Amino acid sequence: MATTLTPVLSRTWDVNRSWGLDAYERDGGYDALRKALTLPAADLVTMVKDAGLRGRGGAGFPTGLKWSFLPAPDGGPRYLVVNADESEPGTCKDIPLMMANPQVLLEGVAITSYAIGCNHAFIYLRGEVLHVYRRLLRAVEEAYAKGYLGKDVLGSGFDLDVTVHAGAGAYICGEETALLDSLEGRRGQPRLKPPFPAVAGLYARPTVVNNVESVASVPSIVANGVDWFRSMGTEKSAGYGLFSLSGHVTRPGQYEAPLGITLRELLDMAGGVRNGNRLKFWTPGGSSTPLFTDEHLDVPLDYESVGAAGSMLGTRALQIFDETTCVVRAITRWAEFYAHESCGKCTPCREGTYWLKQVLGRIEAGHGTQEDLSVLLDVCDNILGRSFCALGDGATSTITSGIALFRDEFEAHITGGRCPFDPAASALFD
Ligand code: L3W
Ligand code: SF4
Repeated sequence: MATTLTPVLSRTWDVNRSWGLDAYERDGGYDALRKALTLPAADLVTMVKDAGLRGRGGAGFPTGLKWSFLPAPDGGPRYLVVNADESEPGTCKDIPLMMANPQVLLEGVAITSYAIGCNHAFIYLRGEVLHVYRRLLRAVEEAYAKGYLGKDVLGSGFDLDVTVHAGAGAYICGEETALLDSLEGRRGQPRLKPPFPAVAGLYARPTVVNNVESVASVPSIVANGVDWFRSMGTEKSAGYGLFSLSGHVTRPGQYEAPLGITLRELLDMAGGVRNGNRLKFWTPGGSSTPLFTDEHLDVPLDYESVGAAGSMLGTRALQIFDETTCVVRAITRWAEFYAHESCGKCTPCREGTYWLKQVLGRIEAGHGTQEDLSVLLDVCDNILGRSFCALGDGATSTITSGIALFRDEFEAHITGGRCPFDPAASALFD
């Protein structure tokens, strides 16, 4: 079992001005691109497939397999779109990565584009993070100036343009097809799949949509090889990943470790739960996954083990809540988020998330009834599996698992007519 950190993407984050191209080159930056450009593109697709890299954005779909879904070239354009719309509550890995080392993402973009035969790549960035937008623009400028992007990349004959696009701040635009609609200038709402973007994506052309961390992991595989990558993680969940610890933890932050590490091990490195308090509940993958408790401390954080424990690994956003937390309050905040971010395209999610927010709000305020718990579960049942995209399903996860694990706490709000917790002590993040 994994016990140590494996800093790869985060290796240079503490270096002075780590985001500059100079710092990146001093650390061997762009050596992987030089190597990649000497190989046939198909070999790179095979390499990433063999390494077992799986999508780091939440779904864990095999990255090399996704690349191989692109149809044979027909002379028209094909695109790479990097999903940098990091918005899942608790998820804070892509934004720190792009701030600290934007060049590793650009090197990954160049290698991936070469591998899939793309000459124009897009980075779709969450709209609110203007500081990241500026950093990416500067990084792109530096990479063009050094010949890592643009015409005839490093004299290879391969041309690549990169466009950084800032969205307008909607969680749904992290869903890959809503992202593509938004990038095309339309209101971001999910498209019906199939066709998957690999077949008909941006401007209806073959498109690979990959998460920031997935693309940024590619140079390390090219530089160090398949066996090196596979020496970390588990057989089906290979490699390393960024685990974001937030909330009631002594040293919150990003911990880069092999997949399969446990929360117990990560908490040991992060100084444990704050003030020596008891762990009450946590999320394995942001607010779209069910609540876990101390019973799950030793679940290996890989796709299979977390799946067997009833959740998705998701974005490895480990939000930690201690014994002072009112679970009803935490769940209500997430429900408010989903109601606000529902794009409105389908009825179960548009109407359901509104009612979840209303009913949870009155329970939290001490005005709920016993019947409200059945109403909540019934509304969840009518959203789950009946929504157009994963946002609707995700909205129900913490509610159904929260009621199953902490029904007595919901009932205490109802029978007591108030929240039993001291609101100051149960501040979610301090
Ligand atoms: C071609 C096929 N391509 C699947 C591709 C598909 C996509 C990828 C995964 O949801 C989850 C969601 C959130 N031919 C294909 C194919 N693909 N079959 O593979 O697809 P899918 O549908 O399994 O997942 P998704 O729609 O990408 C992502 C969960 O992640 N999540 C949210 C994360 C939020 C962020 C953020 O804020 N940045 O990442 C957290 O758990 O609920 O279930 O590319 O095209 N036959
Ligand atoms: Fe929009 Fe929600 Fe339906 Fe997804 S599930 S299409 S976010 S209304």
